[in-house]
Amino acid sequence: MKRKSLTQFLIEQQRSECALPADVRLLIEVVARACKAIGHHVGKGALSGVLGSLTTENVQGEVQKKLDVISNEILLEANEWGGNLSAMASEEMDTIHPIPNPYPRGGYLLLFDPLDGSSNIDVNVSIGTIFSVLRMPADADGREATEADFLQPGRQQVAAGYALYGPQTMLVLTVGTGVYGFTLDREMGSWLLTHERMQIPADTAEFAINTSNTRHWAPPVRRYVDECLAGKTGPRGKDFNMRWVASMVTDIHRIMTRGGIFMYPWDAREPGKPGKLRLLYEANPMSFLVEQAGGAATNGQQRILDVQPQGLHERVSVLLGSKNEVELVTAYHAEG
Ligand code: AHM
Ligand code: MG
Repeated sequence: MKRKSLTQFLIEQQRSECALPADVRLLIEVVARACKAIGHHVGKGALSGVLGSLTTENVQGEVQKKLDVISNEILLEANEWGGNLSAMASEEMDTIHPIPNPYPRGGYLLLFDPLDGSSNIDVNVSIGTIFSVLRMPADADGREATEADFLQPGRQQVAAGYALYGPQTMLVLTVGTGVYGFTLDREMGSWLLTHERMQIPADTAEFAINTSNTRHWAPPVRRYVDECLAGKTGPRGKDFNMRWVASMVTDIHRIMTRGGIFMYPWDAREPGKPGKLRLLYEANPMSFLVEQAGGAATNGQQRILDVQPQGLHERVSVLLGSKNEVELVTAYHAEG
């Protein structure tokens, strides 16, 4: 069976009604190439000495893994010279990375979590890369990007996606025309379209949450999960299954494939923080993908894509996946 390559898919998007700008097409291709390189390192593991931790911490106070830093470097180097970007931002960097001289600057901003699910790196469990593309403000007129330029609500994303380094290496992408999944043909080195128009069923009987935090949850989350756990004889009238990989990319990919709800809600461990996951390079790209696949994504109060960011590394409470379940747990938040 002859499959469509990522390049062909993107050129068709460029020629279609959505008229994907050529520079967005090119920068997605560069990100995809960088993910291929990251996947190569992930696949080598102990053979190339990339496992284990460094002594450094990132801006969030998390000890960096060697692969966090390697993946960040790969994405920066790959995307610096293409001429499509004005600046980049990452989970692993305190502040933004403007495109350095002598490279030309473009009209877009790229954000990424270079290696998500870091706690799974050393135990050979699936991990991923998450990315988001924003436009530079229209009045920027060639000036250098600032952090404020990145603080755009997620609904303004031009493209978003993730790479999943699992039994197969996959790239799951949206440019606002649905969600498409590409599988890396490792022999040929090309991304081939294998999952056309991915759709999340509105109903599900599977939830994903770190239940070791149960005692810290807010009442609406506790109520929702308790009702799922009550099974057939409870208010939901059906048995639920639970899955938690602790790699957001992998948990979301399962939901993209067969439905489910993923929650990393606010909890009382750090009452001052709105959640664990970061808005700009984790929650926003995933919410864009999930909505494009027919699902929903809220922070309990509002649609995540409508949250006005205040800071580059801002955190957010995340409830996303099958539409009816997300709406139910969101309604519980409104009831208090
Ligand atoms: P990371 O970006 O440092 O890898 O952290 C984000 C990860 C998500 O992939 C995952 O959903 C969550 O943290 C797991 O958290 P926990 O360790 O509480 O299970
Ligand atoms: Mg992450």
